[in-house]
Amino acid sequence: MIKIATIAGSDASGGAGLEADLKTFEEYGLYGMAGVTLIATMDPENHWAHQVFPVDEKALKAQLDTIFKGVGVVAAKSGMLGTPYAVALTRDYIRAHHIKNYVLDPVMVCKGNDEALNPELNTAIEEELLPLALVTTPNLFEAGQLSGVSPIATIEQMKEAARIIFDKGAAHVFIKGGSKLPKQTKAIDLLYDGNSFALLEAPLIHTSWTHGAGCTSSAAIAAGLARGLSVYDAVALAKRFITQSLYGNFALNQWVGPGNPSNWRKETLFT
Ligand code: PXL
Repeated sequence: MIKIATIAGSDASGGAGLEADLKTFEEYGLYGMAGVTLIATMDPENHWAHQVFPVDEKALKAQLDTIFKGVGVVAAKSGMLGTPYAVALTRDYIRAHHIKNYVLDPVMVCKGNDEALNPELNTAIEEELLPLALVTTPNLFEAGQLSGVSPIATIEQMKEAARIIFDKGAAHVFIKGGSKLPKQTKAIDLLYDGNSFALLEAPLIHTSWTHGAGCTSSAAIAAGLARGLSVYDAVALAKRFITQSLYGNFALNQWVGPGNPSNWRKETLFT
């Protein structure tokens, strides 16, 4: 069995965070583990307002010992870290256990917000984790924060941001334009490896129910790497995976709806 880990927050609503990661790992036929950095909850009595409860440092460290020392993984991703010690522990364990297949999803926002949750933390993510990442997977907002190219509204600006983020140490930069790049008729993402750019396109899926799409797509990239794919092949497969997941989108309530990673099993019905 191929083993993989996510270091991420728990989304109590189940669509994003480590829940999305584990569902995705399962679809790739992998054995997934999770180091929980925080618990995110949403208030049904107050417009689904988010609250974040960090897991304390000792408990996070003990989880990472269990996963990395006690079991071992061939790939890992990190998602919402939430605290400076979660960033430092992620760095320490990825380094100490020589995790080459490390995917850094530099989560700075939850869907619908365009204000960084925690600016000081973003600097730590940039300095401590970007240099360890085989692939980093910012969305347009996060790529803007990491590169200073903000807002990013064109493919040229995506390329400029990718170059800057690459120069900060990530071996590959995958910017998820998705449905957010203005004036496009496709969902466009960009991969940069320091030499060339690859644009990945998929049909635009018109829905607001995209909660967890970023988590799912970076988990799928890590899962592809765990299965031995090249970075390009892992990213291209992940793009198909997230597109299928979004075809299966649904509402949880009036505020939020996720994709459905298990929709992958029906891929041939849609292509
Ligand atoms: O989609 C970003 C995200 C990541 N991780 C957790 C979340 C969210 C957004 O809600 O709750 C735990």
